[in-house]
Amino acid sequence: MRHLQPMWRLTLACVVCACGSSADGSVTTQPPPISPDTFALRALAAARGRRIGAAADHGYHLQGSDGNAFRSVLAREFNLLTPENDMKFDHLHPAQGTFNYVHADSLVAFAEANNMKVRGHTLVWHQQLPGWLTAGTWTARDVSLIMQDHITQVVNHYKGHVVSWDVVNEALNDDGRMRASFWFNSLGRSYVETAFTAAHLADPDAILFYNDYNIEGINAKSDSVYALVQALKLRGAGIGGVGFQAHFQVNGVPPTLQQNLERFAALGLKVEITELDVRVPLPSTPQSLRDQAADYAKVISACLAVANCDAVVMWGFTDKESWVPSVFSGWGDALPFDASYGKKPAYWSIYNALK
Ligand code: 9MR
Repeated sequence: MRHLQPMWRLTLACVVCACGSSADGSVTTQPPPISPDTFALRALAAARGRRIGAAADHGYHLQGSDGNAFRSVLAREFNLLTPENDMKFDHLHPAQGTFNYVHADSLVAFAEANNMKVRGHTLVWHQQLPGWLTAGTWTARDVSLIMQDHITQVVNHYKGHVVSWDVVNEALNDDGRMRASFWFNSLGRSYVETAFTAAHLADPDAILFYNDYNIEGINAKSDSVYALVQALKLRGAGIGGVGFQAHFQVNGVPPTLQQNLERFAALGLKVEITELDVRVPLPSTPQSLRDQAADYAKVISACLAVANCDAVVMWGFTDKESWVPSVFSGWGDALPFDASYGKKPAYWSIYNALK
């Protein structure tokens, strides 16, 4: 990523990317790196040979109204960062041939300044696609070339800065069949292998993931993902791992989680928990937060029990900023820090599980 510079050194003259300034036109500064706390989650995870991560975005997180508090906790506790939205297709590639890396570069700069690694999310998904793509009239060949060009450019931009990519996200339905997405409808199931091959060519060192939800336990969908990734691996398509999103309801961690991680690991793949949260009915109660804490511990323990499980990433970290309440009405408080950045029982159960 030739253009990437720490944000506190950015000036208007060097705003990153092929197309100019950020969406809101702002150029912001970041404080110097935050010193890690020896007793924080990241130190405990590192001692177990794991990474512990959180999702965040540049705009409403790093630069939002809680900027300093948000950044301090993120850098103190986590050593892996996933852009929640900033690396999605519509964010990075808003017009045909135009790439905008400003916000994503800011996140990567923050991560690097704070000795965190970055998981790239996500190259090929059915959501957050730009109108120029979905409303265009294309042949299958056009779509394939656009997809491969997107992957090549983005992976190349972040080569050496992003350790792993969710190359294909959510390609399957819960019944295990291929999802009728823009990509599948245009290209058929071969798009998955084409995407992995393009990403692998662009950065042979990045670990390339298939990522999905409702595949944490053994079920029809995870069986289907198993067959898909086994075939990709046999064909040498460059797949290196499977991401298990793990958006759970309280008391909803599947009992077969560890067994499921083990069978994927036995294929020679890394397995990561990539989007963990545990939603509870609102208002939360002391009991629901205790149950939630037990669920977090189950997930951490399952990962620790599987040698190839090298990371657990939460989909955010504070209840102040989470996708959950806007999508699951009446549910929320899904993360280990409360809305004031206080440590919840879930935090301490993650802490104890890692210790
Ligand atoms: O958390 C993300 C939210 O801010 C976006 O509006 C949403 C768009 O669909 O995507 C959310 O993140 C999703 C992730 O990229 C893929 N797995 C499911 C996540 C929650 O919807």
